[in-house]
Amino acid sequence: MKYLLNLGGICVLLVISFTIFACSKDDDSTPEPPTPIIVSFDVIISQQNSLRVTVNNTSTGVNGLNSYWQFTENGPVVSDQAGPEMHLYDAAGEYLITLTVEAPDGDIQASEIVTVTDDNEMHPALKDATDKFSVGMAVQSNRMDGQHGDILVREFNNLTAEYEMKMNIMYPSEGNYDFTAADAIVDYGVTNDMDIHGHTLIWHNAIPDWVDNFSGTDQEFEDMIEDYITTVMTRYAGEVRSWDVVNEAIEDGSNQLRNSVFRQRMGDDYISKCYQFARNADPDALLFYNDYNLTFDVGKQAAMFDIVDDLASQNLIDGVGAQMHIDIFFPSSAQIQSVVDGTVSRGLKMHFAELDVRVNPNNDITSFTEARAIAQQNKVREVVEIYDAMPDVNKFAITIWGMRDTETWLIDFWGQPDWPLLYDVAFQPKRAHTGFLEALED
Ligand code: 9MR
Repeated sequence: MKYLLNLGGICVLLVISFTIFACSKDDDSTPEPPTPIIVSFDVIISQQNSLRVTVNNTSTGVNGLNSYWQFTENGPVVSDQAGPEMHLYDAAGEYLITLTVEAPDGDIQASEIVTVTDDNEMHPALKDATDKFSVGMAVQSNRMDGQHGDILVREFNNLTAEYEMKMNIMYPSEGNYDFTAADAIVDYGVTNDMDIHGHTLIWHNAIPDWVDNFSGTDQEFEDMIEDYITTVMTRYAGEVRSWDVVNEAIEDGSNQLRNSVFRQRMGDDYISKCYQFARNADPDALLFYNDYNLTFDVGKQAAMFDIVDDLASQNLIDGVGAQMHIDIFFPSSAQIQSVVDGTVSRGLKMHFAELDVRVNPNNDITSFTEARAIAQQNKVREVVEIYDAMPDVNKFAITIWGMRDTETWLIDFWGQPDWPLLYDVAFQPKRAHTGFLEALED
């Protein structure tokens, strides 16, 4: 009985103490135990400019506390900002990086020694791996400085504006051109001795509203288009070496011409009219027709070559742009080869345009795995090998559609994660980049 009472007492005590504990958990006024302060950081040495380091503060328990960096021993103090930060050293050497957190009980520090070297020890640049064709990158005018700029200048010798040289941006309202972004991109390319590929004059997916709703006659519409093509191409004559004049004119499924406003207003021969305007505007520019799915969609490829043959019979075309929005599984090398063969047999230049290689087309991964990285490396190598094997006279450029994985259009478009490009979020070249270089090794 005594034991039972005692046991009963223990039970009661247990219940009470649980209740008190539960209350105290729910009571907001009781402060959480403070997170201990741990000062730490990551440092990455850029593989594009080996004098550049990126540091990232990974400390815990430092909310609200002041912190600062020193990139040399007892060197100048740089306050810590949110997110990764870059520092560029003047010369190769060994440097002590210190992160100091001003804690209530005194400063807490973490340090790491880095060795930065000069460029000679870095991987070869893409553009130096071949002198038979240029290597292009899609750019946006606000992604040409800092680490973007380091990579652009070191690795690429051809630029395409990802969206800022399209009609909706350059010609936003009737009679008023806006060349601000286009000029910045073209100036950048010229200054850095790069070719510039103009993309794209006529595309149903990038037209301003006023053109869609054009109030004049069909002849006035055609005159407006001629004026637009002439204005843009003469502005950049001698600087923009090549143009996609018409982009994606073929309807999916039917392989007929899309019923775009251009076709409705200018007729079924609108394409050759636009190429004639372009030829007249800048006779030295190389004129391309650019489209997607040309590798595996046999009907679309045939429709494309019909358009191209018609233009070629009037000496209005110099090359075919096959957009390379592909994935690690598809299309096959034989399918890719087929568009190359058709282009080469016509004596035209081949542009492998808009290259990105999805690694997650079936949405079955949530992070980038080594296996997918290797598959991507292999696919990029295969694509570049096919390109490199064609006769030199048909070569033009391979253009990659964006720099860092996080900057691709594909994530928004498909609404699922992917890592389709050659650099990761920290601007480090991926295996896919190695695959590109491997294809061009002797
Ligand atoms: O990647 C481009 C994206 O940033 C733009 O918002 C979009 C509209 O201008 O165009 C994307 O690029 C397209 C290219 O110009 C033509 N082929 C399909 C590309 C993806 O939509």
